Amino acid sequence: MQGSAQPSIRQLGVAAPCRSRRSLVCRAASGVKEVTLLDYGAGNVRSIRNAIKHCGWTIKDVKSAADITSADKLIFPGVGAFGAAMESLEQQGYTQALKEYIKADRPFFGICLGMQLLFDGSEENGGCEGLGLIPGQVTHFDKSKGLPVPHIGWNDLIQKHPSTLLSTVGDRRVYFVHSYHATPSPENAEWVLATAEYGGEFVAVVQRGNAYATQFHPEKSGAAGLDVLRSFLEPEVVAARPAPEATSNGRPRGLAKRVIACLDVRANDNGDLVVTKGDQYDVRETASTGEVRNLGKPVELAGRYFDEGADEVTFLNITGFRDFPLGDLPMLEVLRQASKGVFVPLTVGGGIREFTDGSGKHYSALQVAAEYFRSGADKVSIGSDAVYAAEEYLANGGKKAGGTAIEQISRVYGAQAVVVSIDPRRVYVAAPGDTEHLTVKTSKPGPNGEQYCWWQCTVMGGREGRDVDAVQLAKAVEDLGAGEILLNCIDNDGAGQGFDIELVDAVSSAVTIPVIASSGAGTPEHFSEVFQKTKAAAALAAGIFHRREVPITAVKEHLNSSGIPARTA
Ligand code: 1PR
Repeated sequence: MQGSAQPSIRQLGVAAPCRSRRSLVCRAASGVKEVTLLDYGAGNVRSIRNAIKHCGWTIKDVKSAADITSADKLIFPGVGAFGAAMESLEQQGYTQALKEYIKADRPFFGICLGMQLLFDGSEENGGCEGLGLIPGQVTHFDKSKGLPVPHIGWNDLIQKHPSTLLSTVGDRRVYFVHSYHATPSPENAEWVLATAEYGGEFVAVVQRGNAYATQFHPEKSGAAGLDVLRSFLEPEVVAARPAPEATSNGRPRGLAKRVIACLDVRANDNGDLVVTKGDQYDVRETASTGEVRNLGKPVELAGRYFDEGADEVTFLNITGFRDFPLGDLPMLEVLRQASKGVFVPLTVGGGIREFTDGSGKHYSALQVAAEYFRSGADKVSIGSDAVYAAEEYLANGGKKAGGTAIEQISRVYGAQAVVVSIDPRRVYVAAPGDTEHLTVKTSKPGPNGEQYCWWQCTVMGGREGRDVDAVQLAKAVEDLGAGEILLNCIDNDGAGQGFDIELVDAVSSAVTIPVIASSGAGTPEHFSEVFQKTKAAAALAAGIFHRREVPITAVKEHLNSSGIPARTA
């Protein structure tokens, strides 16, 4: 047992399956640090691979049920939808081997869906049976409670009893991203090691004997997550360490408001990929050279923001609308390199759409996104293509066509993997009747004293305005299956005068998915303002972080001291 007061399954009297003792003895004796990974091919497991390697371990992939049976330690990062995962396990003949492995109290670590699958079943996909090892059903978060769903971000754990697995976490938050959850009950109490709170208590970590599983993602939970992973891989080393000191004396608890660093990336005139940043989307120097502003190298900057405590890092390939992203090998390489050392979620945007190349070969948006996921992205962000999809949806009276990039990617990778990036511009009108779009009465009147405005969506990085407003777009893409909105604002971009509170309020009140406020941050107070006055779940900034004008830690400290939960360690 790994330092737990809980009885192991073996102690509970379940027989171990037959397994070669020789392989165990040989590998342990030779000191090989090898863990077996059950990747049933449903999606991106690059992050967990990177995290395992970072901990100094090598990976053996499961290729047959026998590999499960003979594993010394097994990690199961569930990806995708519950029903598809169960079907895939069944088809590949893994179900029985997996059940027997866990019942025999062999070292097991399930992640996210890899935890949910241990339960009796889930209401996802209209109801499916799970592995039936833990009593209880997995259910959808209740949207009527007014909290954004998916539950995305860094939340506190409520530990129920001591365990080596969590002994090094202390009071640091960990990263969750899910729409479904299991609920603690008297029937599953012996399994529940920790819960978390999101409109009610849900199961965050389970353990029985040597079987562990987390709803959160250790591979995306920064240093705290890597410590959890090490605790599973090397419990004897971790058990000998002193407990970490509390870092959060008196801080606000619960789901933290996220602070995201954004890297606008494009090739400069010499063809080098650089992080750039403009004002109102103009990224060229105004001086006579007219060169693309160069604010650093993408991989280096992403690493710096991880070290400085960014909750997520976003890469926007800002000329992706005109280049074919799969021909953009440097950007894919940026992701591959960045994901090796950045253990918080990575989003990539720009050019996510279907494409036919010069030779007539057609690539679906799903194939484009899949390549980004394989290269290390956790989420893709769709800009222009989402506007076209929403236009089609609105023209069809709110009917879904089924084939849009949002729908395709969401269906395969889950809503939480699909962000829609909105690039709106303010349009002023004298009276609400002057436009068919929903207007708000603004506290910042227009150039001719107009009292009302709406926000026009644009495509191709603000180059073309479309006849759809930001609120319409947000509602449409939520229905199409997007899991999050990245809400930029062309008027405020780079100005350092604060977020467009009226815009963020209008959009975040209109949808039930999380909204990331973006554009205009200049001071830590701008972050507290957007969180106090709107329902934004996260706030993103670029210029102030690139130019080192405001450290991320200063933003977080300010938020916490203003009573707004922020992750500081
Ligand atoms: O249309 O799917 O190819 O996606 C293109 C993506 O590139 C979109 O997400 C779009 O927002 C982005 N993009 C296109 N052109 C630009 C540009 O700046 N010329 N950048 C651009 C968008 C906005 C934010 C920026 C915040 C914070 N940049 O990403 O980082 O405004 O800045 P601040 O804190 O300095 O104010 P597609």
